[in-house]
Amino acid sequence: MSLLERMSLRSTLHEMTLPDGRLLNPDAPGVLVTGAAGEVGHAILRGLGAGGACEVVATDLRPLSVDGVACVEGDLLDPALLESLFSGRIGLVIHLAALLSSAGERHPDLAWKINADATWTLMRKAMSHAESIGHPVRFVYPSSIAVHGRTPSDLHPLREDEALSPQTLYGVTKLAMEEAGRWLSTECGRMAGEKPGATLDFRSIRYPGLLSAETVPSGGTSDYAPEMVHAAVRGEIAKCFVPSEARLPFMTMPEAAEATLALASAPRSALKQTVYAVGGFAPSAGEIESELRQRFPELKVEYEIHSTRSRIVDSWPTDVDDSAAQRDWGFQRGLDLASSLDEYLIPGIRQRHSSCQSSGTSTQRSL
Ligand code: AKB
Repeated sequence: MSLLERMSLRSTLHEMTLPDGRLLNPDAPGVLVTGAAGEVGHAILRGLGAGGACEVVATDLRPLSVDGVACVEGDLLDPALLESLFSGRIGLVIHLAALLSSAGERHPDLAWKINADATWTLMRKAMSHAESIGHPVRFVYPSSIAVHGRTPSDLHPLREDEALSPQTLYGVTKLAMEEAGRWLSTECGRMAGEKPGATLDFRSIRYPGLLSAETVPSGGTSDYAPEMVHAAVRGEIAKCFVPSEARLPFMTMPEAAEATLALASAPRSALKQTVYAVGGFAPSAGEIESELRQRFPELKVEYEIHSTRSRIVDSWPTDVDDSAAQRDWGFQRGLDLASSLDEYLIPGIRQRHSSCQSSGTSTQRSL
């Protein structure tokens, strides 16, 4: 059985369209996906397509074309673009657009604009859209392990509320928008005598580092792991900017998409908190190297430590405690490192690499 079949996205999406009678308004079955041209976006759009039951609008700054999806190119801070995105029957927003951690440290003003201003504007627009359709809009906000800032002795899997002192601006904006979404959906309007939560149903999923067979990421700080895997499969020298002991949690991209859609489908009444961490496996860079070497004995890894990026990795959890996600919406950890490599990453990268070689194009990089 393939990974996608195992994930049974179809049933996840089926539940999403018929959620305990209240989750999505049958009159607003549309799903808006922002940042849809990025690597998580591809996987989410594929999952939504597998469900087949909803109308999907996808937007990104970059051009995008996906069968059966209304694709809109533009900047989320452009009011005309926002208006056009919500002109349909949107009942669910999956807001993926973000500038990742290393890119954010290099371009702080842009990081604030994309990660904070655009997120706030989109949530407010979702709320006014909800008023016009007479039903709350569900807003799913992918966040990150970057919200944590651990001390060297915090080596246990971190719970959602532990060690929240982010070192990067990306982590600061992710944490701030988790809190802004919680406030908008549970407090906003109370002072004016309104009932909070009537317009925004906000929930957030914190991703670990993600591993995709389709794209090599850029701009992130967990990138050393996907870069090493892609280089190994392509027979290239792998460069690693953290020491071999550096350890982070990771999961595969299809599993991250599956978890996001599962959280999107969960009944509000089941959710006991706003933010959920999810994990998969948590290898050190050296353990990734040795798993790869078992499969590619010629592999050469050059450790060229980048002190700033390495410090960022050391501030992130060595693993996360995802028991709340398991308890509230049935999240389960899936593939481990070895099976991710054998069942998903190596075959997928090989296939993509050989088709790129035969068509003369380069492997896509994506934020
Ligand atoms: C990054 O490295 O910035 C991201 C993340 C961990 O959120 N991959």
